[in-house]
Amino acid sequence: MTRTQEIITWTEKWSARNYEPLPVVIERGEGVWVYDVDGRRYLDMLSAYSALNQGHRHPRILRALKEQADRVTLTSRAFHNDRMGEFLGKLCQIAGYEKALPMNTGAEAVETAIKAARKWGYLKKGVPENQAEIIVAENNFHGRTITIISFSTEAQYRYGFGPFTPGFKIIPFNDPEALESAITENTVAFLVEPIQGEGGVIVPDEGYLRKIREITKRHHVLLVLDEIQTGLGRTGKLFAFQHEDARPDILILGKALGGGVYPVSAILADDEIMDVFTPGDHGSTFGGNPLAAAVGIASLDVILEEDLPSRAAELGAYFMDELRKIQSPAIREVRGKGLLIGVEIKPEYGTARPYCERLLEEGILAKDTHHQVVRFAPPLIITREEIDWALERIRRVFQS
Ligand code: IF1
Repeated sequence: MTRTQEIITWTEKWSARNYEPLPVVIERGEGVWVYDVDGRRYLDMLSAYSALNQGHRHPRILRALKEQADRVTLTSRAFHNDRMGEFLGKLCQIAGYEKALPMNTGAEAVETAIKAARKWGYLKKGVPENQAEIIVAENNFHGRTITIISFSTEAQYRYGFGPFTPGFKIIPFNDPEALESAITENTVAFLVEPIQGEGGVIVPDEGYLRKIREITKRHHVLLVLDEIQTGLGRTGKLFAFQHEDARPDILILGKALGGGVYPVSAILADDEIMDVFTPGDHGSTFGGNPLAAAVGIASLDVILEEDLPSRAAELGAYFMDELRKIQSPAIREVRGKGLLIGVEIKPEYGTARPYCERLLEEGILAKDTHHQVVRFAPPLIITREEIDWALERIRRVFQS
């Protein structure tokens, strides 16, 4: 038995079966590369679903983590710490908002945005108590809490977990008219991903973000963008909304905000919205802790100083062009933005999973999403040479 088989057997004995990982056991990572317990090397083209935009173990982020670990790691919000303000100030200045509210995971930040939007609706818009409606898109992915799965359209994410949280209305994605007609006087927000990640890397039509920004503004409805996956450089701009100048009222960030070493999430908004929170309304033991703040600062510094959004734009365009040149009857479409790319497999050629397994054998980590789509989302620090290395192998897999 190989070490890989041994560890997988032991892990499956003790771990709840809520995932079905590809058969590789990673023991070390550096930059875009990871190494398994049997000494094989792989190019990571998933990047922990975009949480590793800065690559594995970025030296600067690790240094920040270690230095902070030697001072103080956790204070709780019962006291101030000397790093949180610095972190949130930097984040607000970079993104262009007046306030930030730090949490840990993406789902917690989404929940926080929902609370902010609802309370804004009651306090500022005058919606009658308990009547607030939030509009969401079909095929969305915003996390796994009960409230969030309450408005999922994926049967598996909901099955067996009811009863659900009311107050959500689902409309088709990429359909501004549907948004316009779904809005009522009790609508407080439209919550949407600029590109649907889990949904299969679904890029809306050009102009969609601009239109939903205009519609929500005109109806006094908050635009809440979940940029947990698309934000922080992934799509070729610092934020995906910048492609269309569609600054949301509430911006949700996570994943790469923690630089691949620690869970850090946040929502950003201006005072008009954020001041609906008063002391005691909402919180988290770990949100804004000094370790998270130190990591968050370094994560942002790396994204800006290494100009990761431009790298994503340039290398993403190149990568996508080359993928589109692959002659394979199995490929229905190659789509994406920046370094968030999906290759859709025609159903008559099976699901995307066997392609991911073949890529794994070739030394590439990629993950199928939504049954038919192979997602390529490498760390944004990837070089053109490394993309060429990957392309050689991807061609081999799709052409065999
Ligand atoms: C899983 C996929 C990605 C997200 C957006 C909020 C969250 C996520 C846009 C919640 C999380 C994840 C979570 C992970 C797999 C994954 C995923 F497989 F579903 F397809 F990224 F695309 N908003 N995405 O993408 O953030 O609470 O997890 O920190 O749940 O299996 P979280």
